[in-house]
Amino acid sequence: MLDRRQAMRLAALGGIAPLAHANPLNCPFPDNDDDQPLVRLTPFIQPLPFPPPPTQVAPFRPSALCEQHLTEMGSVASKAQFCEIVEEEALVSLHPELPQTPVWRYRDTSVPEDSPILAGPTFVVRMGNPQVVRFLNRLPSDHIGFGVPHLTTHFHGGHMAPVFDGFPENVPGVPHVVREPGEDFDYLWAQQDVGFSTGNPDPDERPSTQWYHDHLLDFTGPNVMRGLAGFYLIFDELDTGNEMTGLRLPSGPFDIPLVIQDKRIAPDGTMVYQPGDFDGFLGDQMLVNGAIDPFLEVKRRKYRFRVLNGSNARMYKLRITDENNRNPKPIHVIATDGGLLAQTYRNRRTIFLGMAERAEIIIDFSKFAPGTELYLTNFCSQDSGRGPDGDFEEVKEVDKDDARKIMKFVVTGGAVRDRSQIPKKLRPLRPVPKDAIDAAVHRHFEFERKGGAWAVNGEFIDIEHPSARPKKGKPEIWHFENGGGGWWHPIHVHIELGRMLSRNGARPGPLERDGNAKKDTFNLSGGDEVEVFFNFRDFTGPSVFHCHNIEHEDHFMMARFDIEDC
Ligand SMILES: [Cu+2]
Repeated sequence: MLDRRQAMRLAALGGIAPLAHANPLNCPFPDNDDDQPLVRLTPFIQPLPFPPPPTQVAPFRPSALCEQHLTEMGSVASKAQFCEIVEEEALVSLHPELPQTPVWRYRDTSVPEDSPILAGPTFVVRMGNPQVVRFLNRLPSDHIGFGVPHLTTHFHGGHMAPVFDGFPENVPGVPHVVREPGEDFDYLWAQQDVGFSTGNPDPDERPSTQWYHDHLLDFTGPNVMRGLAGFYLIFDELDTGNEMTGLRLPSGPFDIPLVIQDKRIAPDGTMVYQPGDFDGFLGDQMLVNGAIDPFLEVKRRKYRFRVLNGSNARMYKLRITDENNRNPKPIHVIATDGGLLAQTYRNRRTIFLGMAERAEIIIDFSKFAPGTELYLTNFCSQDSGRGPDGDFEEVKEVDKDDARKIMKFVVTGGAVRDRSQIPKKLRPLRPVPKDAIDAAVHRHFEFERKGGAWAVNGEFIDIEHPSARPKKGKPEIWHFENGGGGWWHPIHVHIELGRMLSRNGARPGPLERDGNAKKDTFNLSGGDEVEVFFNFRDFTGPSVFHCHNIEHEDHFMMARFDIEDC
């Protein structure tokens, strides 16, 4: 007899009827060719959406599991904030010229059901303030179209008890975390400094721009494509969210998260997805914060943008350009997926983002005349799920005339007083000490194609058995190697940030290397090898690492690891 996973896989691959409704053009699916969009839309006629933060609700009695962990936190638990997020199907306009699109989304239960926002609520959290978040799966069990309505929410980049991190499947020996339609789950996202359990918390490793998204085994790709993703921003006494204090980074309305995603949209507004695409699915429309081709009016001052590549399989080589895709403007990079850098990487022209990676950038619009129009433009040459042309050292670009504008900035108004700053030094980060490197346990993981699917060390994911058992609080060096063939694999490790020690035997660049950056996703082009230091602190339990080309992840390029007590 088929188990749930097998039955769902069979259904999603077309074994049962509802999938036919997912294809608005009727079979066969159109080619996954992003040069030929299914529908042509007028760009830059809708404003950028701002998904609001969730509303705090009165404390409720959390699940026994959540309550147990809160109790273990001691007095910190009294600072817990509570909110409720429903996971639902909704009709949302992705573009004014399109009929509404049936999406799956996270919605704060305090927000009306007819909210036009696709992207999940943007959490804005102070380090040390635990969040108790009740997720209510209210997706229809008899839904039409792709996706599987069994949900588990991954806090991407978080340091927390693995049971609250979105383990991908309900398996023996692990608490029941995957919820079916009608079921709820209470997450405790505690935001404690790494090392807190030893009495030596390390504020160097505080994160900044994190995100949450669905993580169901084998079906993360369709579920994220349908819309299940949101931002989670973390502040503290250094990065205060107030441009008059701390680092004085652009703040408030001038601190804007931008999640970039590509989706394939049919003329009737429905999303098209190919569940059987093992290579990586590319869309033909570009969305920012859930809107296709938006614009943003900006004042003549500095802005902080938190750019997240939320795509399933597309990478981005981004510049701020004029309307001819030329004259790139200065970009000051202040953070990556692991939080603020030690030092600002100033006056860049380009940022490159693999899937799930983040770059926080400061753009100064003060020098541009009112009415100036600028664009966030993608120059990455990529026409399949294989990844960009070229390699990590030299990602090939399309011709300037073919570069794809993703959103428009319109400079407005007169001169304004701007008290924000672009500091040279950001968050201190001491490199991993030599004695820890010398003492580390080494593990090797090779990511490669196997039988048309994707393997780690020759094995497909076996979610019931760990491939590694690192000891809590002990140093580890993980060697991630891309088996080649020209395929790219951005490798994401849950629970702890990593420190990249080397890339292809050399010192990594400033946006990756230990001492300046922390990372949770390590992008490997064909044949690349990186060494990453980890120390899994504070928590034990089962978790995973995987490729964040989500179609590779869904087609088995994942491994379970169990953090164990010494
Ligand atoms: Cu991959």
